[in-house]
Amino acid sequence: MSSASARAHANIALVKYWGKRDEALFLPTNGSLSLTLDGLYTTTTVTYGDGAADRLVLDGVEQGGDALAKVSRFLDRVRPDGLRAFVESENHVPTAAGLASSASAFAALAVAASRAAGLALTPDELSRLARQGSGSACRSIYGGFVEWRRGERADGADSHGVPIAPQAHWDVRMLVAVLVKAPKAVSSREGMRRTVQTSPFYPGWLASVDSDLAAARAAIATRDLDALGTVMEASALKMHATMLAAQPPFTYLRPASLAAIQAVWDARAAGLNGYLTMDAGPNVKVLCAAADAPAWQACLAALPDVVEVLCCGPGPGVA
Ligand code: 2P0
Repeated sequence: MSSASARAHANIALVKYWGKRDEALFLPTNGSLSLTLDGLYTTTTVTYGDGAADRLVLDGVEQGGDALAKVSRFLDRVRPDGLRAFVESENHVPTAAGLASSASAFAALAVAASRAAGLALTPDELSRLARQGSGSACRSIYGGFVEWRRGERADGADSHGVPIAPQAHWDVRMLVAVLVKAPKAVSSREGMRRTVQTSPFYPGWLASVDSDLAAARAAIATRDLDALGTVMEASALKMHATMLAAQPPFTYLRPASLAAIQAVWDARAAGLNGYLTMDAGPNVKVLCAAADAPAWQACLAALPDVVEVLCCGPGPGVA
């Protein structure tokens, strides 16, 4: 029996990943750039042994079906020959509001599973491995600001996270307005596929990403919140626009999301500085200076259908 544990933090994309050029290898159509967050993380322990089958226990609940099958397929990349795995994973988020993220989950699993197998992988190798569980997981290997380079190679060797500024570089805050949950009708995987194949806006999305990445890199280097916030907000809104134009059309935004977007724009027009982003769900997140976080917390907490508001700073890489 060999066992190892790892902890990985969630990340939020500032310039979004939306679309795959290779679904089996999780190779993206475009590069993306994220901030790893403190406060939201997954801890995972992998133990290899002689059991009859893999087991997955998530937050104390035994899993089967697709969740277990996905983890088993992932483990096949690193497990010692013939051994089965017992995987115990806990999501540490201050709520049960559905923020448990595949990014922190597969980053922690990649590290725990490879360590328990006796493999001493480099961070870039871990990032490539995590990518093959969930694309965004490749960014959670590193702390602070991280770019996922699209890469050019068909085997994905050059498609992994690259740290561009460490956790201590810039003391920004990301507030997460957790909104009332609705069942997710379209998975990220299906949503990306549908958008790539049918949205007439998708070529426009792709054409704009490289300049967004360059603008975000420059803004991070100079700690320019307005420049970073402007490109971050535009990236999210463009991504969501591609989905509305897909066939059949879909959106992850709910009425409460639109109310939150309007509230952020109104607060900014009234002088409170901050910028919004949204992912494949209804929640709205605001990037701001640390000094403005309490005012944003109050603004977002006053919205209808808000379950709670989380406040995160830059977080560390896997440990
Ligand atoms: C991102 N999202 O860059 C984008 C923005 C959601 C919207 O990565 O299919 O769970 O496992 O690679 O990484 C969410 O999708 O998708 C995501 P898969 P993933 O953060």
